[in-house]
Amino acid sequence: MSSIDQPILVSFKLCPFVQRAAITLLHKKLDYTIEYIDLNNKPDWFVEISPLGKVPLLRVNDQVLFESAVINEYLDETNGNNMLSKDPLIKADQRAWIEFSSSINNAQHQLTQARREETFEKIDDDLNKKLAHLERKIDAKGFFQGSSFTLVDSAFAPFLMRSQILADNTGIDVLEDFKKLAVWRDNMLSLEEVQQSVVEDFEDLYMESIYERGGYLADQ
Ligand SMILES: N[C@@H](CCC(=O)N[C@@H](CS)C(=O)NCC(=O)O)C(=O)O
Repeated sequence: MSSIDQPILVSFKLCPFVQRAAITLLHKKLDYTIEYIDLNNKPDWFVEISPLGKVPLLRVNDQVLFESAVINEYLDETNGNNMLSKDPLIKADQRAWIEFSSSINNAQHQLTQARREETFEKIDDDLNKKLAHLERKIDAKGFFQGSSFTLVDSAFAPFLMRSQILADNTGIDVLEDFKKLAVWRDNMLSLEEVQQSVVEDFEDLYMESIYERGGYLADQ
């Protein structure tokens, strides 16, 4: 049984940072309510309670939590089956890679938004350098480290899911040269908590948002 009242996750359907929190909630089998907002037309109540005007928010009783990494640590600390190491050095390393995953999310988003081929190539080069670091860091066993699902896996799964959708729809696979990352992706995408962390028509919505933008990737 959960040790917290049923929290409300304030969400935008395409946001990878919200998806991190959804994965952790599902992984821990916690009951929660989800409330979708349109980020292009933010409701007044949201603007009032979101200090950065960003999702995710997690409403817990009268408290509003923001920042996905913080939300995930809160969910972890209050619900058993730890998803971060108890060893301070390993935990610091895990937190650093969670922070790193945000820059990967941002690079992937920029890649989908690039209008010209040369901008696309520049962002792709930068992403490749980051992915090479990640490839050297991870285990080849299907998780970030060892054989259990941690908050680092929650943090990277949204990027891995989007990379597969982009590969399927455009033929461009950013993981093409990264064998260990590809194994990690296959494993993450086979997990229920990852599959159920987005709306059913997520792939269509995601690709529509890219085609609407009409950037370089949309033409591939
Ligand atoms: N560092 C934040 C990033 C959250 C974020 O960038 N959310 C985006 C959607 S994916 C957002 O709400 N953007 C709205 C805006 O910037 O106006 C986190 O990890 O929660």
